[in-house]
Amino acid sequence: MFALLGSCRLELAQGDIAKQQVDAIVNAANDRLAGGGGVDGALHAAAGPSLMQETDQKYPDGCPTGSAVPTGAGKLTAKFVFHAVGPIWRGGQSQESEQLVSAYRTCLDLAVEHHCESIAFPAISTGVYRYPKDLAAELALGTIRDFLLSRQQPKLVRMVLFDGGTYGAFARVLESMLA
Ligand code: AR6
Repeated sequence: MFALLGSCRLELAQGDIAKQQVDAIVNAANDRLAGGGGVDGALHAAAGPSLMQETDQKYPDGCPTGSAVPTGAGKLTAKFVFHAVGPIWRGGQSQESEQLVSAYRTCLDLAVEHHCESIAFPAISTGVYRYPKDLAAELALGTIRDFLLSRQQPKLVRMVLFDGGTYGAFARVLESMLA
């Protein structure tokens, strides 16, 4: 499923984020950039040790929640990995929505700054961090849509959803945005 926003394309795909052929892949990291499971585990495994070496060296203090930092992409075919730190869901009254929007927006800014034509996002915070998928989908897709409409780059933004339930939640929101 996809939406055209001016000359940009916002698409949804079901699959593994580590297998995407795009300029930049977004990691769902933690604020210590310490590695972990889920997306973080898959990307570090596929990219090799250079990813952790680079984060350790460049970002010894980690990355604050709601932000993101760039590294190279090791053995991945991408040029960059943007390590984004989404919020842990604590019920919705602890700045979670602002932090989630800010994580997506920082990655989109990084993509423009690094001249990336294409970027792939996972559904940040919807795994270990337990953000409700439908709320996360509204914030993620709304933030990407607004950014593409105003900036007209990057040319391709792909949301890569791991399972059918998450794909369905994102597809329902995108459908209602297009209606
Ligand atoms: N490709 C695409 N999506 C995936 C993949 C994959 N290979 N694996 C899982 N997902 P999560 P978070 C989905 O837990 O919630 C890590 O330990 C998953 O189903 O990866 O932001 C970090 O180190 C879910 O929908 O990230 C942090 O400590 C979404 O990706 C913490 O987890 C995000 O799940 C971050 O938690």
